[in-house]
Amino acid sequence: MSSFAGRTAIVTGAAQGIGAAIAANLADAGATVVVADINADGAAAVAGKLGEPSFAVTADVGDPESVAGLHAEVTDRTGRIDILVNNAAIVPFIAWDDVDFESWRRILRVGLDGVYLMSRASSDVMRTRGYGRIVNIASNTFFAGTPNMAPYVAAKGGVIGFTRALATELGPYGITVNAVSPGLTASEGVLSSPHADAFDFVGTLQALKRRAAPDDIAPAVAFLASEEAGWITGSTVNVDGGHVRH
Ligand code: NAD
Ligand code: 4PL
Repeated sequence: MSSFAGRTAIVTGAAQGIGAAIAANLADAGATVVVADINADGAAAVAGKLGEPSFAVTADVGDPESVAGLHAEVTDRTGRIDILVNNAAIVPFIAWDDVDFESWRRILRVGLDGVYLMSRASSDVMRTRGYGRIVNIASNTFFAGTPNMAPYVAAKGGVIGFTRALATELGPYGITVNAVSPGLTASEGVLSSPHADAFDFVGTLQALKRRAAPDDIAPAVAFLASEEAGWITGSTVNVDGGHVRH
């Protein structure tokens, strides 16, 4: 396993679910992990479990001032940002007839604007050292066109497109940008939503017949965040037990 000793990694939406598993994986490998989440108590609990030098920061990735505050605090405390994992998102279950402009904007603000705002601010810090790894969490719903999630699928399509473009923009500065595209995964968010009823059906479509846990997603993220993955950029890796064959 690769070592992240001396590296600072920001993981957004890390108070629970897939983000918390990614944070634990990176911290176990030696990274100082910034557990960034809008849920202050959840973020503090996860950071507490990781132990020092990892720490929690309360932040809303869709808000420019909040993102600026997060970056000021991280650079103050660690002096560097090596890895950014854009994991925070709203995972809705919303019938098409309920998709009004307000809900569309709410989902796009976190899921796509948030990825832009965080990438803008973090990559400006990464550039000063000529090194960086950005890993965006997409979703296989972009490939499947999954029902009851139209704004979310649109946001994830935007994330995959942005991953390709940002890889081009940041390559000259030693920064790679990739995406991981999970399938249906038993996170806290999914388990407390109507998506929880989809595991049996989605299982019939997967090559591997079991339900994914957040720990099934984290290793692919850690690999793309590693130094060793330095020749991979602009790519999207599907991590979904063979549900879609992208
Ligand atoms: P979750 O709902 O369990 O956790 C999401 C976390 O993001 C929460 O801690 C929440 O507080 C935080 N968050 C929400 N809005 C935020 C904001 N504005 N700023 C900062 N933090 C915010 O979600 P999950 O299922 O673990 O999903 C994590 C990522 O994986 C998301 O990008 C999601 O789209 C993606 N994904 C999930 C699945 C799945 O089936 N669980 C499948 C494919 C992709
Ligand atoms: C296949 O990203 O990938 C439900 C909820 N089903 O969030 C997802 C599938 C969901 C998914 C997702």
